[in-house]
Amino acid sequence: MLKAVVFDLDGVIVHTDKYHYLGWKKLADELGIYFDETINNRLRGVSRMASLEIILERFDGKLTDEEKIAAADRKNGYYRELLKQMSPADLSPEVKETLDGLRAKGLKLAIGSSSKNAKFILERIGLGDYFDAISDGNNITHSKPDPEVFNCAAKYLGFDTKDCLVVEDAEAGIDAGIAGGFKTAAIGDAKKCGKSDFILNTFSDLLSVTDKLMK
Ligand code: B16
Ligand code: MG
Repeated sequence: MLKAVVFDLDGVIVHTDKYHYLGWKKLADELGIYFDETINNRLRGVSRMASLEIILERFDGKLTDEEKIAAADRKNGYYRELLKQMSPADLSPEVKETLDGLRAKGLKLAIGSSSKNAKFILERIGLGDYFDAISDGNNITHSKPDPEVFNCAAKYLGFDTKDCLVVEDAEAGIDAGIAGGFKTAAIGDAKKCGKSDFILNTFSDLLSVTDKLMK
């Protein structure tokens, strides 16, 4: 019986990929590394340090571990500066109405995001106090496709993973949900991986999907 929905943040609740792109692009330009939107797509759902490694594939030199941490910190500074532009207007009415509809059915709602900026982003879009639990990049040691971030969300809610639905836009996130024993629903980019239990053509499809799981 479905008791909760665990949402990935970036690409599901809100879209910050354009800011990630601009942050990484500025860093890549400074280091003289080629970077474009196609490479940026590979960073979806991937942790900050793993994203840096993907960008460094085209680097003509070598960074020490300390230099890598400094580079990732620099990008995060650029990214957080850009995030300050976000406001509740960046939360679509469809997403907010669907979340309210799910809650009205008695479901608990949680976040399971790789981002260390998840709480900051939620505050910017007016959802700072909205979710029943938040599991993010700050409480995990293993990134998606490891299920740790979703397992922690289920643990914080006090539910078994089989009673929770994971909603994801990245294949690594769907893999993480499956590995953790969750039901999974794919939206956006993750739809094409063909591994999820459900496909969401639009966010509000969650209302009918959860109806099925609650019967
Ligand atoms: P940060 P999600 C992910 O968020 C993003 O999709 C991914 O592009 C980013 O690298 C990752 O968070 C880490 O973000 O640098 O803010 O810690 O999709 O898991 O909500
Ligand atoms: Mg995502």
